[in-house]
Amino acid sequence: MPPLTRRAWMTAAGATAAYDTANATPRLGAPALPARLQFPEGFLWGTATSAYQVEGAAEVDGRGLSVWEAFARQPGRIRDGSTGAGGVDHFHRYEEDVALMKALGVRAYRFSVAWPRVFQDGAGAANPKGLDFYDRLVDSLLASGIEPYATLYHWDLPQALQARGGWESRDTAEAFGAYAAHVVRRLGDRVHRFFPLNEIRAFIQEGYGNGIFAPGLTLPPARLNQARHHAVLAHGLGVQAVRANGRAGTIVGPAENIAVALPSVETDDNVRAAEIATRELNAPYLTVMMEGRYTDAWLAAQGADAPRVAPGDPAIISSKVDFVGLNVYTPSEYVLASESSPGFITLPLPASHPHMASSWLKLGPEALYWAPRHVERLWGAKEIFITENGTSSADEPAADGTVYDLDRVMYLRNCLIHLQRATAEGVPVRGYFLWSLLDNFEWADGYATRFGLVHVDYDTLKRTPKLSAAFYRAVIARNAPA
Ligand code: IFM
Repeated sequence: MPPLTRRAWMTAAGATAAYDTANATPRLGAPALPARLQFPEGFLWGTATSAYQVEGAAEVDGRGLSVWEAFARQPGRIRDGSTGAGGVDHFHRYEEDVALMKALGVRAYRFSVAWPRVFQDGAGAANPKGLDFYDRLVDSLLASGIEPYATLYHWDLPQALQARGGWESRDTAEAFGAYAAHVVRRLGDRVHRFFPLNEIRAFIQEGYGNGIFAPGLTLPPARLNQARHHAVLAHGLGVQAVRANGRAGTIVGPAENIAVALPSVETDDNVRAAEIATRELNAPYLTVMMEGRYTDAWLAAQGADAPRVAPGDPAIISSKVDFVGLNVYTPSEYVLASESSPGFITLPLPASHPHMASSWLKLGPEALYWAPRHVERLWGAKEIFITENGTSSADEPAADGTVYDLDRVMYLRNCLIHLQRATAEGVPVRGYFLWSLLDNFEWADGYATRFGLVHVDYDTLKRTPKLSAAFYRAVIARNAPA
């Protein structure tokens, strides 16, 4: 086995070539780990991106306008005044990016399909060229031994649907079901893993509640709840579309950013309290998807602002999923058991609690243990994937051109240690997708906030693996937190 030389991961001029020739497992120089520290055999290591954040080529092959272009063009919406229209040109550089993945050793890539590429106006006649790029991408992945995991909606709603009410309209959920069926019919011969929508919590709360994401609305509670309801309805319609159109063996499940409550001290009663709190924190998202009803406490809290639920909706929303995908970055709260209702009290995070480069990304790597464990206990999930985990970092290249992102390495190592604990205790976590392969358009932060394992020079679009890429490569090779 060749040694993991500096050159193998930090070459500025030929990062891809260096990885390609590395061609093997790094020599780690450490004795084999005890089995109790390893991930299970066959654990799926992957990485993730989304269409609007990386693709670029916003006007190629008849792509329609999305809410994010419309939003980003409004002055003051994006921190650095940028838009995602150029992304990092993944659309044209996907082969180079697939080579980067291959060099990392990942066996899975989670990408999203851009709805406005496929239906320029969201519905009606499909764009004949709309899926050509994904055909090429999927073929390239498969040729490299990387399994495609496709997200059908990662926030880039066709602007034409927004003009007709966006997620406030039930028609958007119906249009999503038709779009999902169309994509699965075309790609389903080669793609067998689908996620209908990414992070309903984020795009509804930030886009329709706080006005920070597209379309930039601050709706009153009743309208916000109705938009939320249509999004979970779309999840169910998407699950049904995948089932109806996918090949035998195709699996489908959500990719939701679960809000996770942690026991502040790990005792049985605090753990139970954290489960109860987690169920309530996710009441209009994962909880309703898994249970088919909003919790009593959530409905009581909404009062007259609760969403209108049509008679067939609960069954659609809770359509059976094959796995639960969890995007986990940070803990939501720490709790203690309480004898009075609702069974827990929440402890505020001390002002001194540390966070990563993004202030919302509070430290709490044990969330990677508790999130899947709660999901197994609450809903009996048989298969769980961590569909996103990662961190922002300042990511300044050093004088030699390399990004020594030690903070990302430390963050990831700690998260993986806690995730490994979950697998060692039998929690059925099957795989992990690191967010993100590449630096990219981080929504309202623009390009100022970087999440990639691979640094992208935004002037030249040159890709250079960071120290964290070497770290992840070693994790995968060793199948253990490295
Ligand atoms: O970049 C986002 C992604 O689009 C959704 N999950 C969180 C990531 C980091 O903020």
